[in-house]
Amino acid sequence: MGKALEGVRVLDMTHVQSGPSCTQILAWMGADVVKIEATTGDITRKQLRDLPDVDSLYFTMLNCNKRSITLNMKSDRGKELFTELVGNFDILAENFGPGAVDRMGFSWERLQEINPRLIYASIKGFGDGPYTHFKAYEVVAQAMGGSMSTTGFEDGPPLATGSQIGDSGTGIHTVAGILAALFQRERSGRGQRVTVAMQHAVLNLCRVKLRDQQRLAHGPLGEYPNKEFDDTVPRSGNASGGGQPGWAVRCAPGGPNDYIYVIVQPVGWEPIAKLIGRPELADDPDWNTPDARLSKLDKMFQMIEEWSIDHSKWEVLAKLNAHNIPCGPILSTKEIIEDTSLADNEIVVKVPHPERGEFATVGMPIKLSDSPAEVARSPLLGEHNIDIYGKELGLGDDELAELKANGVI
Ligand code: CAO
Repeated sequence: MGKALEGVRVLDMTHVQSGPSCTQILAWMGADVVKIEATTGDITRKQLRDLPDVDSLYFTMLNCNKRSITLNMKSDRGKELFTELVGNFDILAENFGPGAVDRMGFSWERLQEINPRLIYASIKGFGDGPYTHFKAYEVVAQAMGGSMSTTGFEDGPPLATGSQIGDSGTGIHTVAGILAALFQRERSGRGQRVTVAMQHAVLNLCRVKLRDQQRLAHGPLGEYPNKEFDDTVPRSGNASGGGQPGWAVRCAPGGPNDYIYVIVQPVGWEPIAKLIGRPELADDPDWNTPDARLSKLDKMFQMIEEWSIDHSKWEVLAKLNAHNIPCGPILSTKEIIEDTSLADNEIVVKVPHPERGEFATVGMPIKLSDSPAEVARSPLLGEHNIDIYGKELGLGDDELAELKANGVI
């Protein structure tokens, strides 16, 4: 059976992370993704290299299952070739700085003239308004999308999260937009513009913090560990952010990731009280309801920690789950990359690469029963120039050699 997006073609002008994370998912869904790079290549091929003269993990982990062609979009011949290509593709994706594709001579109006069925997806830092022309990186989006001001501890500075919610978070939002546009095109016959701003995507992921901002008008946020509130949502450390309280408690032997995150649902209190050696608290009216515990969550988690500190996080995981208590050990990146269950789920996968040898990457997180993703290596720079310019556009060997000599490809 074919893949979900078999036959769908993506002209991928994305670079760094946000755009490539989007088009990589489309490739895993079966689209033919052809990455157009400047003759010098996506800048990330050379960034943070762990091996000399070999595409970085930054590049190889974000550009699997794609083909690569080079094209100088600032040359006249490059623009002609691009115009031909746009007619043959369903989707054009880009995440350059604001206005870059227009400056190359390809406004949305012009692209529609060339191919009215084209879906044109762009990722930018911001929407329309005072920031439109500003460039953006991951943590800029976290700063302006509500994440940084709400991450960290009350007495510390705003913190960036390790999740790339600004880049890959925006990428996955863009996947959703592209798939919806493809579906609408099935009925309308027309392509459309898909735009996603990184600030907006982060804010979408910080929705509950705006919930809390509005709750503040009606009094303090009882489930937060903070004692004092002013007119903005404070940083709340490891508080759960949901309706049930949670916290990260320490475990043995006390290393930097020897913690487990524990959530205390109403039904969880009795088994927790017994597990931690305080069975009398199960029926104590000062402790046996969520309301009774709300004002002393710090004390509650301290008691749980006095028990957990004598057990490894794996033992605590087993003991709590035996009573159906939601919890999660804090897994280090080393533990994750070595986790056999993640490998069995093909979410951590090993991929052979002709220049760097085998590397590990994160596989396809969206599982389709009729369209399983098979992770294949990222392309070398310009590896598919002959396939696309020669076989598809019909350019001869001499012309290809001339284009290369002239720096067009
Ligand atoms: N041929 C010729 N020129 C090319 C080209 C090609 N194939 N591909 C790109 N270029 C040129 C563009 O035309 C542009 O030149 P001009 O500015 O002269 O028009 C330039 O390369 C790319 O500019 P840029 O602004 O995208 O690149 P940058 O390194 O200065 O900025 C970034 C990088 C990420 C800040 C910017 O692209 C951006 O804000 N993107 C939108 C937000 C985003 O996706 N951020 C995610 C960052 S991942 O952490």
